[in-house]
Amino acid sequence: NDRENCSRGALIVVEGLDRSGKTSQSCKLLSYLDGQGYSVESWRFPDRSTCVGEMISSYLTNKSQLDDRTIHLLFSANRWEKRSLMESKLKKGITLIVDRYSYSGVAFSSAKGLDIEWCKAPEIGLLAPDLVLYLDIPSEKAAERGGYGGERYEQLEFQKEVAKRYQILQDTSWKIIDACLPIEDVEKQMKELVVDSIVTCQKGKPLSQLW
Ligand code: NYM
Repeated sequence: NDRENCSRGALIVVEGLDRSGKTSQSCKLLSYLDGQGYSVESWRFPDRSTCVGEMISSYLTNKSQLDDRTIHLLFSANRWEKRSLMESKLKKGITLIVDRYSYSGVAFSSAKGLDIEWCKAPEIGLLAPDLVLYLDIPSEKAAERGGYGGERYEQLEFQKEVAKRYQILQDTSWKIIDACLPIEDVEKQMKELVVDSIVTCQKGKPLSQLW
């Protein structure tokens, strides 16, 4: 059927502070959509499986030191190396649920004091998400959830700075979800928003680019 042949998948991004629940909610979303018969994959950035990803992982786990701009560009390169695969999956009709994307890139690096416009520049031309689900949680609450692993950035004061940068980055593709609500409520809101977005993309909404 024609509609199915030419309809594309949706690019859904899940963002939020560390410990906001992104990863567990992304998993739930994946199994729900899968169960409903949607063609869907779950992705995450950084993708630590590539060479660039290994450098990032070693930086995050404090096994290596890198200059702030250098690591920023590596995070960006890690998205660029996946761009064409991302585009072909979407064009095949596969919806992607992506745990962190360019917004994390800009929010975390600019929270260190780098200029926000400088941080956004290397992201220009990456695919723009159709929907960004921002799991909103006060930094203190997130810290209380425990499980800050000892990775770089996982500190209360820094997360507060990151939260401020996320606020600046909000645009019309964002939906803010109160991540302090019960897990099931968060899940329900996310499902509804995602299904809406998938339908809009199926109806022919064009793919666009950042920023
Ligand atoms: N992070 C993630 C960045 O600083 N820049 C980026 O572009 C991305 C995608 O990496 N604290 C930071 C945010 C996280 C850390 O992410 C690792 P995760 O989701 O904990 O694996």
